[in-house]
Amino acid sequence: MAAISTSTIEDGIGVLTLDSPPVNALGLHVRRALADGFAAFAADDTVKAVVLICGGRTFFAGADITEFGKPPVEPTLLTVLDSIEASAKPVIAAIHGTALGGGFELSLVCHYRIAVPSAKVGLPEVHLGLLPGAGGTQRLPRVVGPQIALEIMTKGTPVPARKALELGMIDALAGEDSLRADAIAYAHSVLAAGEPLRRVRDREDKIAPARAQPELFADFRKANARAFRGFKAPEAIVKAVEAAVTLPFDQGVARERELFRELVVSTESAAQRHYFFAERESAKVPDLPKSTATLPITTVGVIGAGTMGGGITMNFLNAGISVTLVEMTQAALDRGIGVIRRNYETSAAKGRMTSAQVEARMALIAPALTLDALAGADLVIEAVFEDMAVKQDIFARLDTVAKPGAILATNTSYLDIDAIAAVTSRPEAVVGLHFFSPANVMRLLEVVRGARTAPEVIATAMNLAKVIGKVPVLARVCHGFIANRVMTVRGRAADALILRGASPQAVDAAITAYGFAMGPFQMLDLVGLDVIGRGSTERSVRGDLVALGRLGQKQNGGYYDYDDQRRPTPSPVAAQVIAEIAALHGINAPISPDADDVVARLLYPVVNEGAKVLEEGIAIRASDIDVACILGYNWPVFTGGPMFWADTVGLPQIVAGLREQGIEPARLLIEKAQSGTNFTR
Ligand code: 3H9
Repeated sequence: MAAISTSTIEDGIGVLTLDSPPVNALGLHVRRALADGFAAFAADDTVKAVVLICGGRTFFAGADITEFGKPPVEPTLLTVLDSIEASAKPVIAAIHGTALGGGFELSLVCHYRIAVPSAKVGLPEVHLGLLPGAGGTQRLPRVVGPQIALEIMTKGTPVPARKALELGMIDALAGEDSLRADAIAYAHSVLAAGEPLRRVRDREDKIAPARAQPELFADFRKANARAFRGFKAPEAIVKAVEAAVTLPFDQGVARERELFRELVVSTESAAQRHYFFAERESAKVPDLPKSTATLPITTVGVIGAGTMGGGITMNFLNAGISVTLVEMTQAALDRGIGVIRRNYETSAAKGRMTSAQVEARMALIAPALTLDALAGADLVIEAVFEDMAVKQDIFARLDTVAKPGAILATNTSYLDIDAIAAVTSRPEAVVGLHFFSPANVMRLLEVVRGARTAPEVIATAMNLAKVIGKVPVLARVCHGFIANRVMTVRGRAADALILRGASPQAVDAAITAYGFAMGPFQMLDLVGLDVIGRGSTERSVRGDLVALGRLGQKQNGGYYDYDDQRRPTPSPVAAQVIAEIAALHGINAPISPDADDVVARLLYPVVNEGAKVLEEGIAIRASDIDVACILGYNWPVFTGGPMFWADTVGLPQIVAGLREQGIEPARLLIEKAQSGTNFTR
């Protein structure tokens, strides 16, 4: 979309307005409009100062991410920024919405920044596997000091305007509805003061003290080593800020450029950029017309106040939506509500909310002991025990209670939603809303579309996800939907591999080296061996460990032994159990796979299952599988998720690797490997 650029001159103040929907990204047309607008004001003697402001919903949201990887075209962002900074006339950036990345860097070359109170400013490039590459790593430390600059840039979280003012990232707050007028008034006051132009690049006051504290950087790296593991960008940001402190400005900028160039061609950044667009794409449903009506959701019912039901409830309370919470007994209800309260109080104790906010959220809960209380709910979510008969019974009763037009959702993780819908007189109102545990924290929401779910119901569910801060991924009905289905394959492969002779610690080490925070056996020990895979009658390593009273970290250790600090060591008992079960299966030719082999044996099957999920139309697109695994299973985002990762490995290699393991690759995978195409690019 072309940028609309408007220049006006009001009482000696040139106002340049840029409007390039949706977010004023600094693509070529916007950069040209900026260059032309500033050149015209520079040449016009009647203009004494310039206000730069944006139309639409936000100030510049950054460089145009779609341009990365393409040859740069002049004027580049750096060229534009240099010319603004060199302006002999004061330039005031007037900020609303979000000034992010290149957008905030642009404001940092302006001589002053004024923002509305609802605005946010920041440098989120780290989430794209990048560093701020338009001078941000050199200018922000000069404004807020290196320590705070490191925090802001490595976390990438935008800073609200009031905080930004406190930190010096902006110079003044405007009225919420009078940005333009206030910016013009600010420009007049700057002219009246007649002070020399302030350029951030010339400031030394915030960085000079850091020269006497070289340990600052080593300390920062050490304190964040865990969070930064696997990512390239945070370390590059630290190096760039070190350069800001130790080198003259222009050399620091050159160093930033060099580091930016390395990052922008890295697989990690490509993966994170893939994820950025994948997350936005996942909300789109190709066969739903944009005009599909959505249903208003103002009151929600949740059936079941257990761990899932409680977590689900919190999402709505957080969004200010009242919830009727139904349980079978008063004791269960009290317990569930007590847990919700404790969760909020813990947040309040950490300063994340006030006690008034805790009470306001708790006041939105209407406790109830019968389904009749759900008669007025716009949406009801069932979150009871994973048992078809129980769920069908609830849905049959709900059908007689819920008002016409209400959405009836189940949080089932594996069960057939069509079979649940079939017991109601309104299968078109039934949908799966599959939250991941802890449901108040995990951002993934699988919206499961039954054979007869109405378009309005799907559209409403997809929209609702955004309202409660979730990322929706649409799935069709199958056992496990998307994330659980593809990730279960990894668990099975891990179980098989330890029977073949790999130790649990070797498997976990390979998977953590790949980038997961934990390996599959560490995870089982953490969650509890009795929690997962209940009900299996076949003898298995896990079953035998449970029979021995080894439930994981919580009781006697599991795959590992633990000391009283919960530090794990390899367990001789577990090794014995593994050997017994292996013998039972007649496995007597142990292998000792290296880390790459472990990764191939655990994760190639996930890719294969992903291909089947696509082939069967369970997921709409490969990138949805990536989003589901990244948000539902903490798949390391810097690999891009299983399908993007498979593309980077090369699909012919995945096919060959699967065949070596005796697994027949999915048809779609073979086709793509043979045709030289891929899943995500
Ligand atoms: C950078 O600046 C590098 C520099 O340091 C150095 C350069 C040399 N480019 O999120 P939404 C699209 S890196 C292209 O749904 P919201 C987005 O894909 C950049 N497209 O809206 C979507 O498209 P579609 C640093 C972009 O209101 C549409 O706009 N900046 C860009 O929920 C609406 O987006 C960032 O990382 C972009 N920069 O949130 C900020 N941004 O409709 C990235 C968005 O086709 N952006 N799009 O799906 C955001 O965080 C959010 O978009 C924002 C608005 C908060 C601004």
